Amino acid sequence: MKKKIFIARAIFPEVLDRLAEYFEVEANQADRTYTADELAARISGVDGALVTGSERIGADLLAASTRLKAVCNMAVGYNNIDVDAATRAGVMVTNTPDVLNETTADFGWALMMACARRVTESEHWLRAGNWTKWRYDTLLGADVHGATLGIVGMGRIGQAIARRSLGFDMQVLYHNRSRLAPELEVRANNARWVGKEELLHSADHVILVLPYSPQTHHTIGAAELALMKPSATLTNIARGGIVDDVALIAALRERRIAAAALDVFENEPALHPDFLGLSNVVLTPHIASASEPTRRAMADCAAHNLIAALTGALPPNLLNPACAQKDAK
Ligand code: 8YV
Repeated sequence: MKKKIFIARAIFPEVLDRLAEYFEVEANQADRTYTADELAARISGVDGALVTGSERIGADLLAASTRLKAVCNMAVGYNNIDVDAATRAGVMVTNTPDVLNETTADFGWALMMACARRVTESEHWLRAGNWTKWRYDTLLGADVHGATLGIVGMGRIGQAIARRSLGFDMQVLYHNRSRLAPELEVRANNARWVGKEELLHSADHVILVLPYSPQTHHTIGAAELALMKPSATLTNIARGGIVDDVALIAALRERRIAAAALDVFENEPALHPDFLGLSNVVLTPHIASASEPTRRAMADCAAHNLIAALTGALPPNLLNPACAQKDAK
């Protein structure tokens, strides 16, 4: 008899068809938003689940899902899943690393450039009919080339962002829990490790690419924003909650930093309404990995992990290997 899986969100039809070759599938191609109870009820009845960063897979759900053997996230970040609780419950957890590094780095650059050079603000201004004549000081922004780039979180995506800065003749500072190996620092445009305070104080453009955890909650709050240059920009493509949104809104409103670009928010998709009234912030709906090939690669990767997990193979992106060694439930 085929094992049963649940796909929590709409997905590429080809991926659904592939999974249906192996499993009895409950899909959600209508992309309904389930309540926590509805989600728990569905997951408790299956052997495996394919979820996205929007589904919270907590300890209670995992403990109650006695049939469940694998939760496969279609995201590299996995702060939506309680991995320790999954390990205790004997549930394998996987993510989708690497396939999105370059696309996400591209988007980090797009956002950084957009806020430094006021691209979206300019378009809104033009569409509102304000462009009646050329002026020397219309919508002046900050240069990106030749500036100092500060990267907080120097994993694979951070390094891909740094590599791109070579063509812009930038100095790269980075802050990370651990220093990169010297050869990786060289590849990352000779990036130099510095403390968080020095980075915030010295960088012209700060970009956040670190994973979210209780330890990284509000890595950027009022005190950190106060260290930044008034001319600096802040870009967040990591996770909501890494920045204190209320503190950022105050800093943007009072022009204590020049501008920000945000792809992620606390409580997204319900972003703080005060962001909408600010002209010096670029806002996008969590789309840093959203190129067609990359989203397909992420879906394929998640499906591949799920097939492996439920057919007795080791999933390539297993986050809790301790659990694969346990007896099958
Ligand atoms: C996803 C992401 O689009 O991979 C991640 O961690 O943040 C994005 O690429 C999002 O989490 C949906 O699962």
